[in-house]
Amino acid sequence: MQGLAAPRTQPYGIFLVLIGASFLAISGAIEKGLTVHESQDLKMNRRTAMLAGGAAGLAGLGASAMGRTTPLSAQDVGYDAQSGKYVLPPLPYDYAALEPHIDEQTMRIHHDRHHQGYVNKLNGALEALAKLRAGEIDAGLVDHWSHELSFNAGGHVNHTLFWLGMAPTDAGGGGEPTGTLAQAINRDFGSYGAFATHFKAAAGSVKGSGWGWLCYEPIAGQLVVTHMHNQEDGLFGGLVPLLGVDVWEHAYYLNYQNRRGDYLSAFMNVVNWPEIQRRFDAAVG
Ligand code: MN3
Repeated sequence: MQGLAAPRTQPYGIFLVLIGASFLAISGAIEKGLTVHESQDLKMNRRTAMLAGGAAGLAGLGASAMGRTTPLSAQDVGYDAQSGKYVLPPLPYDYAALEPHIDEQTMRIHHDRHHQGYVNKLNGALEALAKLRAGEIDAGLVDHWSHELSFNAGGHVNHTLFWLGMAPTDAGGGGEPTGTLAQAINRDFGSYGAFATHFKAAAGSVKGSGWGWLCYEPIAGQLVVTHMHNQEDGLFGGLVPLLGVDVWEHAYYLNYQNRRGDYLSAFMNVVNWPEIQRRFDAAVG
């Protein structure tokens, strides 16, 4: 594989993908990195090129299995084709831009330390698996390194979707979705309010660390809300992640302590709905 962002054919068969990261799809990833497909729609620009198949993360979400893709570009995930490694991209806005909903210190620590850690370990897992294939590392460690890959690739892709899925309130964040996404939400959840209640409840009910997700399920062609434990467990294959909220304590504890529900309500004030609409459009095809 060429990395999350590299546009290549996927020789590895079906990747389960899913949500966020989750993404289970690992076998392909082991080959070389997370595989990504570039959108075949030439009308799409680079920003909308899709990750498809990635092994681990959301990235993989469903794209390869269902022919659908998750809209993240190589640039979004910081894939450096020269080195074959991932480099953490900067936030698309200032660290303090989401205040008062999400505070500057939380954003700094979350992005610069936690997310950077996943990127470092993702690169390390890919390197270790290459050594394992070359016989330089005990093949018996494949389980360990495979989990390191799925966990950290999930962390990288989930957080990339998370940062880009938010926007300052003076730059389009918050409010409610419009257009075809709003229509789909009304169709599948009854109303935006019913969706938001379900979404916050699902995210709030994660036991321990995890994520809440709004996904597109391409088989039935409908939206679903679910949650994931850690960075990659609990999602089912084929889902395309549209909106994710991080409910690990590091995402909110400095400002909200144990009040996860308050954090989730605040999060809804900074959702970048135009970006979520873009992902929905790409998933529906
Ligand atoms: Mn996090």
